[in-house]
Amino acid sequence: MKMTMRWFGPGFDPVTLDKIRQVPGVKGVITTLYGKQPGDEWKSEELFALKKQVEDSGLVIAGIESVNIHDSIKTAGAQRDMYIERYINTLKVISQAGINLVCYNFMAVFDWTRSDLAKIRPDGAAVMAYDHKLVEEINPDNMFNVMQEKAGGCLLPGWEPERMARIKELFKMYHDIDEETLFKNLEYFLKAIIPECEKLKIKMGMHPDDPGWSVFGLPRIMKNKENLLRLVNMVDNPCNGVTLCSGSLGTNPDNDIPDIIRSLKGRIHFAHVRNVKHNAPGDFEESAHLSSDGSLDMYSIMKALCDIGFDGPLRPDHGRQIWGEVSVPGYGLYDRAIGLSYLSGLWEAINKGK
Ligand code: DNO
Repeated sequence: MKMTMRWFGPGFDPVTLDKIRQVPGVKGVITTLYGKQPGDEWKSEELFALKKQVEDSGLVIAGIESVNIHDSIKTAGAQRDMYIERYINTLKVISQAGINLVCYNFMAVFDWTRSDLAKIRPDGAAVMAYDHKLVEEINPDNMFNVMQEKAGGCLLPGWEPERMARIKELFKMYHDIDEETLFKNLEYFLKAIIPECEKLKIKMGMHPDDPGWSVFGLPRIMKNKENLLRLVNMVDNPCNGVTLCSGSLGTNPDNDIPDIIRSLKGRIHFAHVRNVKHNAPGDFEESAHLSSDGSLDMYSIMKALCDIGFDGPLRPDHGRQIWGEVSVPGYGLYDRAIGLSYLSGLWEAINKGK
């Protein structure tokens, strides 16, 4: 396992590379070329400049999160082949930079969704939370504005403002897309890109849907074990893998995460590890990484990753906002560093106890 942290790029992320470097055990960051829209082709000079900046700080880019997929690919639009070609060209640039991991998702319209970005817990920490009833009361066309307002204008990873400005059009594009069709469109995409990934030595890590159920009636196809196994078997090539996100899968208490991890042996290329606290069905809040602070058994999750021989990058995920820190929601330094140290401790103990 390689311990990493997510970094939101130069000039934007208050959690700078020199701060990340001081977190014990961190050798790499997970980042992307910010400002790119789904469908944009990356230029190698841009990625090389980012790589140089990261390496000058004593770290490496351990993976790209994310290269987002154009809606034309997800909806089998007229231009999907062109966008697939562009996607492959971007993968070539990533491979030239010596990076071999790409995290992506296949969520329709919205990436992760929350009803609250700063719910105050009894100890004063602020966390992201989801109340299904509240979300369903929001007019989906206005979801982006609601989230932006809650974020105080701060960037929300996975919510590109330029895309969200076309929200009505996006909903229209998905009007006739049910889950089966979305699966078919995913299969078409994977059949085109995975042979290229094999040549380029790039591992693709599909991020599960967050939360793991349908929001606003949109199709969701990466919610559980069955979905993830269907994904990896659809194109049975080791490059076609998963980003195991315990917090996203953990939104649904029916998901047995250690069992999911074991069933995906050899196909987990990246791990996001965090805890989540179930409040009621369809209602959860994020918590500290510590098992006792939420509903997931973090020891069992790390143990399962260790048992399957997971050796890819792992990062702590959304943290709480504590000690007055102002950051990208979920991505402050303090609580992620605490979570990271806890996960490193579990990992060391599990390995030494083998
Ligand atoms: C949220 C993230 C997601 C993730 C994408 C992957 O904090 O985990 O936005 O990066 O879904 O494509």
